Amino acid sequence: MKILHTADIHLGVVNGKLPIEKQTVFRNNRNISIEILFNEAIKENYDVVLICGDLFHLKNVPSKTIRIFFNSVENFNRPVLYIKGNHDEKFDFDIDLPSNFIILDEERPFYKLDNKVFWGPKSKEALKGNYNKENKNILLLHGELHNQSDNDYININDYIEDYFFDYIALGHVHSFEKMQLGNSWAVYPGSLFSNGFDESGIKGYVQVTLDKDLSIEYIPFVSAGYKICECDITGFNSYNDLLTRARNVVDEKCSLNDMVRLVLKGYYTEDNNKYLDNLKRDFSDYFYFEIVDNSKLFIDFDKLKNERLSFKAEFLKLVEENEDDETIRNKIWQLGIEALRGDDISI
Ligand SMILES: [Mn+2]
Repeated sequence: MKILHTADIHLGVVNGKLPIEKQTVFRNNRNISIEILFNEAIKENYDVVLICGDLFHLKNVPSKTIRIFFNSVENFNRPVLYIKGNHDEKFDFDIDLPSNFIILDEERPFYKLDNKVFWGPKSKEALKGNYNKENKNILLLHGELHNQSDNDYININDYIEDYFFDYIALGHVHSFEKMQLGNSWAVYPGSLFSNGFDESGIKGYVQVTLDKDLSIEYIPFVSAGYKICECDITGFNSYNDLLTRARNVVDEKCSLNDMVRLVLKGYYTEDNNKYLDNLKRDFSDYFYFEIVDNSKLFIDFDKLKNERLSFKAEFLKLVEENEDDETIRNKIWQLGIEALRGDDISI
């Protein structure tokens, strides 16, 4: 049996920084990606799709998105098993659901497909009378397994102490994680899309093949997302030079549909102007582009120290007399001179 395991799709999420017309484009791209996902599931001949919670980001998901999602489910024409996540609690399924969309909850704690039994989070009672280790047993949960103080903490021992599961399909954590719990393999597939610069890595879902043996494979899912590009600007000598360096890193890593953050690092001198407004404009071919400037002013401490009647020179000497560690001294010098110049300093 071939199982597609995904979670944390967060339908309806948008980036509030985008202008309204781009939010529409963003939503449409996500809708297309949902169709692509289910088309892959059909093409690759999956028997079942598991969605382990946080399908909808909030209550007000546009009806078009909901329609496209459930149409895709219907076209797949095989079971799509779903459990609620903390985000879905606000969502109300007051719509006609396709018959192959199956919610595992109190009313329906498990679902049997051939000799595979899929157990939902509310299955503790049902397990007592219905568990059979001759079957292949798969447990679906949404929550945090490691951190007990988390609001969404799940004590996995409640499930695995008395029963063996061939596979534990998890949701909630937004990055891929595969771990062994007792004798079982448990997997967080991570979120299907990147939903912010804090989750800008590769996104995907998990292909589980479970017959006599178990195989688990992470399948990257290509869609527009958030990308962070770092560019060292040390030694740049003109705006054109800066632009070329930035274009090289951004164009190599990103596609025009991506949401891009360019992070500048390294040192610039007082003679160099970065013209950040121009730089931002020169990347307007990207769907969304922002700059985070972490570059620092290069300060020639030796030259500055020899200035006469200079407050900066006195400051440098004072630090030199009191701090022997060169790394710490340079850090204090840098921050002090930046502060004296009136720059924003970051410690
Ligand atoms: Mn969650």
